[in-house]
Amino acid sequence: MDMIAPLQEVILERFYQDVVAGLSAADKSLPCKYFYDQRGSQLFDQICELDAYYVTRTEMNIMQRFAHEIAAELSHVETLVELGSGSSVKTRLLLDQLGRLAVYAPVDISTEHLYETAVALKRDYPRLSVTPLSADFTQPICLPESFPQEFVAAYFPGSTIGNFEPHQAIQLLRAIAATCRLGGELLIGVDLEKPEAVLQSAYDDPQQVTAEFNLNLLHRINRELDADFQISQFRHVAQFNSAASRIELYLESLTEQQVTIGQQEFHFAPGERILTEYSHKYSIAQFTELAAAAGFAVEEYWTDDREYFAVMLLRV
Ligand code: AVJ
Repeated sequence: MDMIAPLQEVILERFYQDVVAGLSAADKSLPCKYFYDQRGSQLFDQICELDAYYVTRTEMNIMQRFAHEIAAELSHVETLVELGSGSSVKTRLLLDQLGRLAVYAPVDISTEHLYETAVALKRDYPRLSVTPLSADFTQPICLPESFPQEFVAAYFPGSTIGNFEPHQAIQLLRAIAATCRLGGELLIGVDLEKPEAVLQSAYDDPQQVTAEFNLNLLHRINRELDADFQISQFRHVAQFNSAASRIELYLESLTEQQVTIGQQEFHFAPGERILTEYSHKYSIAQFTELAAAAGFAVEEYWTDDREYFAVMLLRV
């Protein structure tokens, strides 16, 4: 019997519930984790190549420049769990240098991307046990007993932590701390505060790739949940909220309209917005405090010359 079909159904049902709940609220929203279907993952890879999107390039430069120091701090690690691994480009820098590493477990919600990457890594690191876990890492992760449990580190690159509101970020970090256990480490990418104009063009790029990425969520809902969004009747908005120090992405309805999703109808007023993503920007001091609230101490951090981004090593 096909074991995948029932699982797919449960996942789809969850997606439907999340969408209906988000669009039924007085302030409409959709969870940003649903950006990453196959097309969405492709578009995100394109965003990472944009001149305006400093995030990926800056983090990669930090990792390249300090790979030696970072690896020295993590030299005892036997099990490395990567959260939201995407295409794991930065990870190779770590895998190349961690001499005692036995297990590499990338965890991602985008299954296809995950397995493609795992196959490539297995080929390039034949002595490493590459064990992809297809999971939503916002839920607690239970590591298989076969993994070496003593020296576990987590890697959470890309500043994905910025998607979460501070209280949720603390919860997530607590869950990661539980996965790593006492003495375990977390290497995390954190996007820092910077001039608003830089943020504005990074999240509303001239090529409109980010707009397409944001709007793709509606395409996905149409395709997977039998909905009838007219994509041309919505526009991408990126707005900096300085009080909360975050970029906010919205999809804004251009007209008054009705949308049907499955059996449910939703009304949109002209100019009404769906919140689709937060991307928080921290200072080192603020993030240190956030980490402390989750039981992590900052061991060390590395940054670029402009201090746009930080790679931080936390210990439980
Ligand atoms: C993957 C969460 C780090 O917030 O910069 C990029 C996602 N959204 N452009 C970010 C994103 C729009 C990205 N993260």
